[in-house]
Amino acid sequence: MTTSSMTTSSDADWARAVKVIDGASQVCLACHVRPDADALGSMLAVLDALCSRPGGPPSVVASFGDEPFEVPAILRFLPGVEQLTAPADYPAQPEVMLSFDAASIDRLGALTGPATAAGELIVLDHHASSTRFGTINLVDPAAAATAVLATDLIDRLAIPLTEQMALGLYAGLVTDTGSFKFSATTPQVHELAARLLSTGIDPGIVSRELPSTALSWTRMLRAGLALCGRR
Ligand SMILES: [Mn+2]
Repeated sequence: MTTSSMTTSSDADWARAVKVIDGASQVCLACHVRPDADALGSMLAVLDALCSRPGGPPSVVASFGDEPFEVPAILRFLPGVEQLTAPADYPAQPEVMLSFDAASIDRLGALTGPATAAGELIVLDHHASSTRFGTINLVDPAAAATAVLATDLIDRLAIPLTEQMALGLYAGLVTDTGSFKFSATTPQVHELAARLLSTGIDPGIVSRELPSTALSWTRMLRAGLALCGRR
């Protein structure tokens, strides 16, 4: 199964993106500041995919524009976080840059400069508010998560999906669908989840590591009540 039917960007856009990535000697990846599991998990999956390319991988750099640079504690279980580069060491003028889950260029924070200077900027996103700031825009507001688009890209690059890639993608899918409860949870979302699980990942890791939406609300309420009590 491929997920290509789930996207609205034209086949020509996808073909151009694949051609640009295939021809690059270096590919630089970035996701939005204060990343969530969809932004970081999707980017790390594509990082791993590009690094595992048969026939010699391009040089790959991945980061997000938070300074100080710190991976959120709840996302440190994602495979590949140790391969991230601090924004200070990010190329100032990337040959090819990919943006994950950022609706506008300012969401790249400290990496906005490199994005502006990039030779090609490929935007993967599912926000309806996307400003389509790339030279190639793979944007689909109907997609439940950027992880859907990242899977599509890996498929179109003809890179076999591994367990390591699948965990990041699954974490993104779980997060952005509210654990498969939101309206965007289409049959295709469950089909993708099934495909990711079939690589052998343990879905329990994601539910253990990522606080659920309900739990987050509980924490926010507690924090709010604590603030009120302090007055
Ligand atoms: Mn997202």
